Amino acid sequence: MASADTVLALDIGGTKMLAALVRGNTVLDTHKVPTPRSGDPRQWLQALFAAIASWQGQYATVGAAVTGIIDDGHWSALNRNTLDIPENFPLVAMITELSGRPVLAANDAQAAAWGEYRFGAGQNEDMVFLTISTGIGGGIIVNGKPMFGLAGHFGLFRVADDVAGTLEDRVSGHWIANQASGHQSGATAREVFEAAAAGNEWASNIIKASARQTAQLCRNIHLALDPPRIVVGGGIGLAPTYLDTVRQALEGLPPRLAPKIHAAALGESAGVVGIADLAKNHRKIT
Ligand code: BMX
Repeated sequence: MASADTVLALDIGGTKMLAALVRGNTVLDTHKVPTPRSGDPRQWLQALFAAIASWQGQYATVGAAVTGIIDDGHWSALNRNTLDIPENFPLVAMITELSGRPVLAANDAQAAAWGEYRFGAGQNEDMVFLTISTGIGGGIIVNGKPMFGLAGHFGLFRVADDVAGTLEDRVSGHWIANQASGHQSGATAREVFEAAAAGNEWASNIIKASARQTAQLCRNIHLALDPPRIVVGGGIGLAPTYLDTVRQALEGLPPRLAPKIHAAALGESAGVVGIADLAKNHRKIT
């Protein structure tokens, strides 16, 4: 029998699709697959729901945290390098059809921000969340409320008018891997961190370049929103030495202008825990 407190939470990012049964901040069960790089989200979702068919009847609500923007239940990519999906995909209608349950959808980083705020490094204080992952995602909690729509899309910032591309195309996992191609053909971002840990200066220099850009972003966020803390997550954000390198790039700033950077506490569960709480309580939150 479905417990009213159990939520089916989906976290669809540029790299992985995670489905979880969530109750409060407890993840009861998970199913994880790579995000397909081709085909149609309709097919991806049908396959995902077929794989978790045994969960049917165990959840009362569905939350979907997705890379990209959600407007009125419709899902669009803002940076097709991160994930290429059709414009205005009817995400909420599709998941409602597959689950037969009420569905709430939000951007993945906005959901993760709420998860860290409620159950993680945020300690229920206003905060900004950054995920350095396939792209750079962000979420903003101000006056105890989450912001939705475009809010937090820091990865799409333009660096300067004479520099092509977005900030995330020069910082995140894709960029780190591309920068390594001249040193170690086909290296993934994870392998670049491993090469740096093994003492390869070329790898350390790539990571430092990414971390310096993230540090500048944190300075600008601090000036724009003056949050009590910036919580950083994501596969790159939580990779060994990354946050220390970001903090080193911020040393010497006047204390009032120095952002307070904290490592995310919930790891890859932040998105599913956050969207589950939003889906269950959104009438009280938004
Ligand atoms: C991009 C954008 C954001 C997303 C961020 C992190 C797309 C498809 N995504 O800036 O909505 O939050 O990447 O995405 O335009 P992730 O997959 O790395 O979590």
